[in-house]
Amino acid sequence: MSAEIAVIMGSKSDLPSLKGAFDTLKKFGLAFEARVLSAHRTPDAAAEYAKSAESRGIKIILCAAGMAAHLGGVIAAHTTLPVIGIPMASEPFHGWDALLAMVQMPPGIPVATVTAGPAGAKNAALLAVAILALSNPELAQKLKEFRAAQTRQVEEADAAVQAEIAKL
Ligand code: RP5
Repeated sequence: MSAEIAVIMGSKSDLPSLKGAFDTLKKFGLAFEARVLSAHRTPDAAAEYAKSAESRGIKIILCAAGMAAHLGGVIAAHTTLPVIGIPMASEPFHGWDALLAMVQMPPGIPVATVTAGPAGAKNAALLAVAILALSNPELAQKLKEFRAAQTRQVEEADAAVQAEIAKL
């Protein structure tokens, strides 16, 4: 199965924060590829990757980067595929720098930016699932089942909390 989703990170140091994205994509049975490409350190390779992604069958590109996080913007500049940005938290600004760099794109070149860190990584993958589900009924059904299971978990947690509080 050829990859429909690409996950690009600006540095290998971003990899641990992306576990939730990989776990989620696997859970939904989506084929993905992952690359380290940097807007600043490997600009030509990043641009070439973006330019060739659509013809290779990639449908959505997730871009994780920290600090002056230009990766999502650079990739989006070279493709019309949807690009989802995941800001990485780093010192000394705890991800605010990457968040603002990613979310503040000039009109005309959007990067759909999620929150920083692991929660953002998971949501980026879920957003990619939702986009693909628009034209894939089986995937849409899986997404509905995922949401239902998540709802049940919260209901169970609510019942457990109520039971504990009743004992006080
Ligand atoms: C960004 O700079 C990367 O995405 C990473 O989050 C940050 C630091 O990179 P390293 O110094 O760890 O390679 O480009």
